[in-house]
Amino acid sequence: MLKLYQFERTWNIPNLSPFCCKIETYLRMADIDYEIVPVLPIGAPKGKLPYIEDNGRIIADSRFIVTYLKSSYTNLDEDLNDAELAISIAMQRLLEEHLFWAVLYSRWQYTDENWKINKKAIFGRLPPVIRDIVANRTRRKIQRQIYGHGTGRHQAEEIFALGKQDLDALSAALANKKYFLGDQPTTLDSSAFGLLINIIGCPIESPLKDYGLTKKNLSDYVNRVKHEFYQNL
Ligand SMILES: N[C@@H](CCC(=O)N[C@@H](CS)C(=O)NCC(=O)O)C(=O)O
Repeated sequence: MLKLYQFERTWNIPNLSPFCCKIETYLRMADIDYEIVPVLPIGAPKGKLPYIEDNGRIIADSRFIVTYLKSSYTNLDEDLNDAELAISIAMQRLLEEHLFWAVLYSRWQYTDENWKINKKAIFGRLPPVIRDIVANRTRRKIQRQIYGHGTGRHQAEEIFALGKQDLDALSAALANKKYFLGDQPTTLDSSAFGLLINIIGCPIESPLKDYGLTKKNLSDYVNRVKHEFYQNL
């Protein structure tokens, strides 16, 4: 059976990683059997989660995993036309390559309180002697990445202002539809649900979360998808 390597479940959401949540959601939306292997990224093929193992193949990165799942199992996007596919790709990039950085900032840099919650969720099961060392080293690494990406050069209000623009765009794009591209879930929904539940459905407090919670169609969407695909959480 297909194995999904991802962070251990916590916070009463599918996964604290938007990308792990994306893949597990795709698997559920496409009704593909899988088993979860809870791990940390140390030792992952590309140093990041998620990755999968299936039929002797190891595939890392949610984008390559989705490509594999589409060709080997079920393509959730098969009924989309070219214009819808273009919107799907563009929105996934907004979610995963832009909004994601505001999420990362809020967890690893914004406040000490958020860092404590994040640290406990990710590193809490490590032996106490190495927990702080590994957690603090990883925190410094991620903060360097946030700075290298450019997000870390802005003030907190600026970072969250950019994130709020993304939430406005997502809310307008979803409007009153059931899923982002109509009545059926597609890859875009796996990505959007993964990011949105990690903003408005988790215990990391920030102006981004507060703003997301004012977008009723987004919070209804998150609750709907969670209820439909994760009844057993
Ligand atoms: N482009 C990758 C991003 C995956 C990613 O950034 N994973 C994060 C967790 S959200 C990770 O494992 N980070 C570990 C690290 O950078 O040390 C994908 O789509 O899978």
